[in-house]
Amino acid sequence: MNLDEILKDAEREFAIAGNLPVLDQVKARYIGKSGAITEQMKGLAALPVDQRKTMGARINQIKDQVEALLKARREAIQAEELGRQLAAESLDVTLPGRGVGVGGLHPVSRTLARIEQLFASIGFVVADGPEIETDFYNFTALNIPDNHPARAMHDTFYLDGGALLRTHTSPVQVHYMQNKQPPLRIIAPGRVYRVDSDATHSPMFHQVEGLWVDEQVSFADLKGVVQDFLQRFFEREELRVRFRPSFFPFTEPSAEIDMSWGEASENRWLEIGGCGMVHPNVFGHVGIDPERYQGFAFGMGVERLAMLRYGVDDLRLFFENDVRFLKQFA
Ligand code: 2U9
Repeated sequence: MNLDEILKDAEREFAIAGNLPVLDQVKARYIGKSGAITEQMKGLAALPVDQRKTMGARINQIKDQVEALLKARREAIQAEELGRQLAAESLDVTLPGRGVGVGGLHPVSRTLARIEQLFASIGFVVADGPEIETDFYNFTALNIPDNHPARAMHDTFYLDGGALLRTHTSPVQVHYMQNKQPPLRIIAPGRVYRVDSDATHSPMFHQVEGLWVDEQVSFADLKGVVQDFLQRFFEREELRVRFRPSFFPFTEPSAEIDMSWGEASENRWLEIGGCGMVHPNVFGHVGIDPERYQGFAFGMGVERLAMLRYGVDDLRLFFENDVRFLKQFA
């Protein structure tokens, strides 16, 4: 093949090569170890001396031209590839941004915050503790005997090894009394667990319990604190509170807390919690002298407070986390 044909072939093949690996293969066919031009160089040795010089110069000239063509084609391919990459990665900065939704606190969290704020304003400290408890802190220390129905499998979630999920926040107060001496004034808000599930019961729900221990704390103080809290929580000065005699192992005497609801003429009462004077046996378990100190305690369901405040009629709505429900509290 003569040199001009080689040059023409190279030019045509370079033009067809669409990417760098193919271009390199084509290049090898011309200036590689056994490429067409390299072979021409090798053929020089067989020529008579007087032709070698001119022929050699001519081959070199063609080789330079092939290399120039190769360089130009390589640059063109690189430019095409860069163009393709930039097009693929392009970003339209003029597009409008996606809407960023603003979240809000869950209604139960808002209710807890409101409860904590109201009790803090009258000197209560917020205390917390573990949700996994022992028999002693959840039951024994609270004067709940071994055979008490509340301990039964169908009320309490037991874990392997005998631990349990607290069924009330009362263990928090037990820990607190073990570590601190009176006067004590705390509330214990938090999650509690019971084997129970229907329209008005969830296996996990929230309670807030309160405890005030000092040398002169009376049942009348208890009623005053509870009434003040409920009136402020529901923003209704005319809200009335009544105590109905009841029984809890950890308080004596004990009462259910009822509050008036709706128009005064309706005379409706709703049960909102329980309370009482701390049982002397409970003080005995935590090393507080029941001859010197008295205390009152109360407990309320947080979801129940939230349902009444926000007018929610099904407890399960709080746990389904449907944004259409949650949005209404943002
Ligand atoms: C200690 C001593 C006494 C806390 C109390 C209640 C009465 C009560 C219920 C209300 C509705 C639970 O949320 S609910 O299901 N609670 O009726 N709780 S007295 O008494 C205590 C707590 C801790 C050391």
